[in-house]
Amino acid sequence: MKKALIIGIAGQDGSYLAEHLLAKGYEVHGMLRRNSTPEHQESRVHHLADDIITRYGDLSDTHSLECAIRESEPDEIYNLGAQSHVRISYEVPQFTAQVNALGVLNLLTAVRSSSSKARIYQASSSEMFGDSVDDDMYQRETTPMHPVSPYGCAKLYGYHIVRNYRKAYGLFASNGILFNHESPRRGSNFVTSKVVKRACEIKLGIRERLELGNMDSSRDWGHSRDYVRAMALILNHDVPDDFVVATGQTHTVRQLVSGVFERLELNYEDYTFQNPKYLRPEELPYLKGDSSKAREVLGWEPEVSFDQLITEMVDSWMQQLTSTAGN
Ligand code: G4F
Repeated sequence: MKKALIIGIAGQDGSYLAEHLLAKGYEVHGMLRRNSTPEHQESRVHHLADDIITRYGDLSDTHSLECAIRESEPDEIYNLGAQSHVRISYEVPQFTAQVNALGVLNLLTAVRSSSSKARIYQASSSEMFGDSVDDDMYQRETTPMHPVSPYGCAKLYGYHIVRNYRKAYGLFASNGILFNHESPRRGSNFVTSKVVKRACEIKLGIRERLELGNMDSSRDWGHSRDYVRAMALILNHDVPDDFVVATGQTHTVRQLVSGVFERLELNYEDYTFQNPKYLRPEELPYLKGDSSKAREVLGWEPEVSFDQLITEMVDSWMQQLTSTAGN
């Protein structure tokens, strides 16, 4: 039986990855960050409580990483832990760097000092590309990276230190360069989830307006469940390597908003307003990923379309909000 350690198991991706690996017969260990409301913290993995083994820890605490590695003796380590919100990285830039950049170094150091032979997956991000795009309007593994946020800069350090340790010390360490990926489990301060939740509330008469920042940026949005499959394929490939994971389709935030409201038979223009507090000091305007390498080398491809993703999120929020209203 293979053993996996998922750092950040309680997040959107961590919870789907745990389900995926359990279904494949893995023993799944997870590291959780302590916060003051444990029921919120663990809500995404509550249904797996009897099947996974969790412990508290933090990427900024090397001791906790060493203990987690020693106790779980993993074959595979998935580093999904991060301060994952791009706008908030402007408010907590140093914390973001400590977790998203130095945290990766802490993990690599902990693996080496424990003499672990575990394979390491690093959750790298399309935010690392920043304002850089190839002439054909795609970003791919070879596209130069010019990040435009503290989050992107910190992730770029994590990406490079993984490549450096792979070459310098022969670690099996790989980067998945994942484009935006969403689901009903997405935190409601990310744009897809925020738009869907607010639109459902408006439909149900619980709320009157939706306030957003920049609606003209474009993102390549896929489903988290599809993307965790790519993570496992990346770590089970013969050699460590770096892969873009993306759908290859892009939509503006405005198209997202209009599509969600249309599904609820509402006109978004009647309810949507810009609030400068949601604008970023510097915006990443456009993302569209070319995942040909992952498709050809790993045989990965996404199964959920943008429309199916939005429908699943709308159905889930409608169901949650109507069941809460009935309580
Ligand atoms: O949903 P978002 O906050 O995602 P963002 O910034 O693209 O980052 C996500 O994807 C990255 C991969 O590229 C991950 F690495 C990262 O961890 C995260 O998962 O914002 C998407 C777009 C942006 O252009 C933003 O400016 O939506 C725009 N937006 C407009 N109004 C808003 C809002 N975003 C948020 N969160 N909230 C708004 O009110």
